[in-house]
Amino acid sequence: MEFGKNFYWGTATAAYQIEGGRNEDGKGESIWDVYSHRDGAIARGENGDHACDHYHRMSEDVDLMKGLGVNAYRFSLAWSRILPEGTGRLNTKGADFYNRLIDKLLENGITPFLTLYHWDLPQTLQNRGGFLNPEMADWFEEYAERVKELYGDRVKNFMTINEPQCVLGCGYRLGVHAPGIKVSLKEQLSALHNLLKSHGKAARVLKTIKGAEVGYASCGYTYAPASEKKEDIEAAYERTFAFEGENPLGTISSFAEPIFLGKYPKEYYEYGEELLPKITEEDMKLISTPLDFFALNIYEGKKVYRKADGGIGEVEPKPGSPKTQMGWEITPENMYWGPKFLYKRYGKKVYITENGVSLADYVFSDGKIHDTYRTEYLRTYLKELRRAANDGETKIAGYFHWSLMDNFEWAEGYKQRFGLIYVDFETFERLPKDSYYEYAKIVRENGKNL
Ligand code: GCO
Repeated sequence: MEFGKNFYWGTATAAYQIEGGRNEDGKGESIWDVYSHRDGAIARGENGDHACDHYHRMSEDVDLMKGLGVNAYRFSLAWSRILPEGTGRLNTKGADFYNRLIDKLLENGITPFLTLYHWDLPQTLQNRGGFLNPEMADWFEEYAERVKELYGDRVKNFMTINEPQCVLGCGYRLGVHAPGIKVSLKEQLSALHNLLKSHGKAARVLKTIKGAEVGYASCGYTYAPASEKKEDIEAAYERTFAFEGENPLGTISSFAEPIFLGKYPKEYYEYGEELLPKITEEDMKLISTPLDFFALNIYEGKKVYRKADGGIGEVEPKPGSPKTQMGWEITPENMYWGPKFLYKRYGKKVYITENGVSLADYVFSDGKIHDTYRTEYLRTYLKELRRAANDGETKIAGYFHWSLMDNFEWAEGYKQRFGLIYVDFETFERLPKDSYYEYAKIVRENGKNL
């Protein structure tokens, strides 16, 4: 068994997490530039001012990708590098950085997968309310038009927004990511609607690029059945798409149902007029602009079963079961069930746009990084994905490992190392880990010998 003939093998990164170059070449300030300097916001007072210094080492990084043998790369644009004020004036120098990146990728046979928004909103737009302002949809549309003009001749694979669940859930509900605010449920619901409209407007623009394929990248828990019994499988499917009333921003369905099916989950409407924003038919049409794929970021999931009373029970992890450095469970079976359920419900080919593990990697006395646990993680998760790709019912189009290199892990700072490549954050030296060579082998063999 292996993966399909035209399978995309890639790695993923995001602008703020790797670029650095905070004030360079006319870049405007983003909400992460501001938030990361807020007292107590980030572990050990770290920030992404320099991150991996990718802004100056882009060429070396693409060479490292070439060495991996991947044929795809998922990255995001720093909106405020291109439009320092968020709208209007174009910063050519900033825009050219991505021209150079895209050209270098293409020269090396690496297909660019571009994310427009991986969390770093221009601060000027946050000052006007960010996603709480309905005008956000127009700002995002203008940005998408710029992206189309600048890169649409060479880039054909786009994601509008990365993990809308985190954008709003972490940024506006819990206040643990930029912009670091906690708004009321009513405001959360209107931010959700504004975000969906922003996605819709950008998707509509990007779809006019010749040959373009468009999606957005979702996170949210997927659920695997505790056994292969029919009732457990049904319970896992149901739970994966359940809507959580207390946290309307957290689940897959809050975003995927309006986007792919043109309506919010039915429980959503139960909030009633008092709390819900004004929703028109035209809005829903815009939001459900047809997309080409479902992009899923998947790290951990849960196991559930059907209870005797018809409810759904969650299987508690065994005492002593392993956790990653982030405290996440290791649940490869979700890599089979998650994509399978998504394909079944929305009928779109699935990309795994992020999957990976943070470990306490360090340089051994032999000068190498022996990250055996990552290698095992990679193989077991990919094995399950391969099972889904070959089950005759699910279409899996690609896999992007998070991440190419260790980087700035948001509120967690630099301690969480997710890379296939180790980064020394003082010298910016890059050092491929054992898993880099293992992934190169998997890619070469198209997943045959997992
Ligand atoms: C996210 C983001 C990435 C993270 C990664 C590890 O999923 O939170 O897309 O930027 O770094 O997922 O947490």
